[in-house]
Amino acid sequence: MANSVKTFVFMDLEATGINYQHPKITEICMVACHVSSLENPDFDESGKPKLPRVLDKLCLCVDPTKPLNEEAAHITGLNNKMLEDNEKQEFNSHLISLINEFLNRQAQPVCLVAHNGFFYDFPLLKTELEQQQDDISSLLTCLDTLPVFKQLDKENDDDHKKGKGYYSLSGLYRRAYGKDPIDSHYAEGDVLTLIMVFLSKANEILDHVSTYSKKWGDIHPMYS
Ligand code: DCM
Ligand code: MG
Ligand code: MG
Repeated sequence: MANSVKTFVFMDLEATGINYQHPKITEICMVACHVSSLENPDFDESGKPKLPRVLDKLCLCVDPTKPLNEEAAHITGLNNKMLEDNEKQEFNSHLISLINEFLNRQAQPVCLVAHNGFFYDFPLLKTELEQQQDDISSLLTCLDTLPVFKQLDKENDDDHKKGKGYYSLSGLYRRAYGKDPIDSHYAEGDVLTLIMVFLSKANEILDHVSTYSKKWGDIHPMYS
């Protein structure tokens, strides 16, 4: 594969609401993992892959300067008062510098990975960056694991009855590991769950990266 990705940066955003509510970010987590750790994971006694030992993590809470909707507050455990009492800064230039330096420290090229990322996380991050008249490197690529998992099922002629939530992050985790993920809807919890879900099919997913990834520059903001 030409221009093979060396580092996958798994990411998840928590925010004040869903797309049509024009959400603002409340929490961001990025966990960087070298491709070699994904290709050759360690396994536990029961034969399940283990989370790679070498991971870089960036996790920050953000004052959204906008009310969280009730559902978002409920599932994330965050609320406006908490973020204000803890004097969290807004999504600002300092946070963008941190993200850039974090990405620059990784072996290049880097691919961002998020579950449902093409619909939610990447456009929302793009909006927040645009609101600061800024952006991250257009050389980045990004991958949404949701369409990749759908494609893998198609290729494997999986004719399971796929009810609501079958391709949700927790649904995929339950299917792979037979138990509920830990810390759902906490940004770091969701990222670690995503890495485990990725590891459950790592080599198949890695074969689909070049076909299914997009350039960061081709991601449109969720709203302006
Ligand atoms: N979200 C929401 N209502 C839902 C599900 C999600 O407002 N029923 C918003 C708030 C979450 C964000 O989407 O912080 C990201 O969701 P997730 O925790 O699945 O990453
Ligand atoms: Mg998410
Ligand atoms: Mg989440």
